[in-house]
Amino acid sequence: MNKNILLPNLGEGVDSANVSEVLVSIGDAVAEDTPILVLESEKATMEIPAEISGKIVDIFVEKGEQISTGQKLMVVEINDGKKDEKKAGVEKPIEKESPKTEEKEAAKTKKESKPQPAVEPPQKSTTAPFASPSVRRFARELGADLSFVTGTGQKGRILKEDVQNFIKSQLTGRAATPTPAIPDIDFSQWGEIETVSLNKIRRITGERMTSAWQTVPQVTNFDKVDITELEDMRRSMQSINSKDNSKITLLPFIMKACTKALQEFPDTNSSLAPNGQGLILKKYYHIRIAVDTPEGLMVPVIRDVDKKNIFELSNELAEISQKAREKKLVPDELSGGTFTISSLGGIGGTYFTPIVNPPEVAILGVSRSKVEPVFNGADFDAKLLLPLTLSYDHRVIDGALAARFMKFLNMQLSDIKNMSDANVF
Ligand code: CAO
Repeated sequence: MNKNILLPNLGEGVDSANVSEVLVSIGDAVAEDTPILVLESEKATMEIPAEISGKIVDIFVEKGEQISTGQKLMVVEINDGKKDEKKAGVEKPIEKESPKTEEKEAAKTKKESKPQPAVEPPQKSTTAPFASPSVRRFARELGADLSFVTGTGQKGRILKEDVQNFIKSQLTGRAATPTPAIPDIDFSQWGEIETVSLNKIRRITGERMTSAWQTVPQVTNFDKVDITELEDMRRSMQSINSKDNSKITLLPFIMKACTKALQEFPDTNSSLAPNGQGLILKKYYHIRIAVDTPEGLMVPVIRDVDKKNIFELSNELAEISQKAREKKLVPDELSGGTFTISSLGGIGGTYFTPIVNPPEVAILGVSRSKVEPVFNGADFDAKLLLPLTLSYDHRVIDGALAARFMKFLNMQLSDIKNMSDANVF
């Protein structure tokens, strides 16, 4: 028996969309939920699944065409059970590959790899796999369940190499991409909700942070620095600079002090060599500054901080953060950093633990300074204390090196004599 597949309601006031890909051909066997089309509307890219299983006998749409809700897409010859399948020579439906076998495999891998805690079972995707028929055929031949494979192609499409990597990771007992799927929960069952889309910057930040969190073994050290004298110096420099109205904040001083610390401890201004067997030490000091923009986090680079004074750095910081907020940064201004500073001091909070941005190996978090009592025996003085945190890649920096780096940084910032040596003016 033949049945038509019509374009279902696309939701959210979308009546039509463009066909960006037709994923099946006449003669292909499909199962319920096998993606058959990829559509692009103004709001999103989406896959249209087959509602029924069977064999595609006719296709009425093609790539680039605009189609509307209710339009006839394809005709499917329905499988009437095993007997008919055999009789008609219908291929086994693509999707219904033995997930149980895969689950068993995953469980087996987990069991076999018990002595190696790094091994993770593959994570099953909650959405239908997005792959071309030839990749589906390839996966079927190898017995790989595509719902366990992470796609690295455009829009998460599963490529032949992804299937090969998945098989390899299963054979070696090592998961290539252990990103857990986000659980698909219907939150509306507990109250009103609204779903908004993440813009490109937030999506990229999310991907980078996830990868950094999964690949870099990171630790964070904490310290508090007495910046009472430095703050007096900053204010007097600010008054000198007040003629041109530009603001001198604490950050350029921290950039200078960090650069001195990076020079003192060269491993902190390095990257791991790709084979993991060496360190690439950088003899330049390009500091990346995290900037909070309405679109999300941008991290432009200020180059050669060791060669610039506080006034130059203040001006460059103001310029580059304005450019970031106006979305005017060019790729060159976002690349080549050797160390990052993320300052939430202008906003508030006592401490936070920033995430290392690979290939860099360390990042400094700056929180808001506050006047606090510092005890000297039974007496105490009121001092302006600045909370700092250093997150670092433990493959490159040991805790002791991080503590030395922080102690050195503390000395640079708490004793302004050190500042006058640091090409500040
Ligand atoms: N303690 C106390 N006050 C501080 C301070 C600190 N550590 N750091 C800044 N301030 C003060 C400044 O002196 C300034 O005071 P005035 O308004 O009285 O002059 C005010 O806070 C605002 O400073 P600012 O934020 O405009 O300037 P900045 O040079 O300190 O920072 C920039 C510039 C671009 C880093 C910052 O604006 C920003 O975007 N920070 C957010 C970074 C971020 O989001 N990090 C998180 C990354 S992880 O998600």
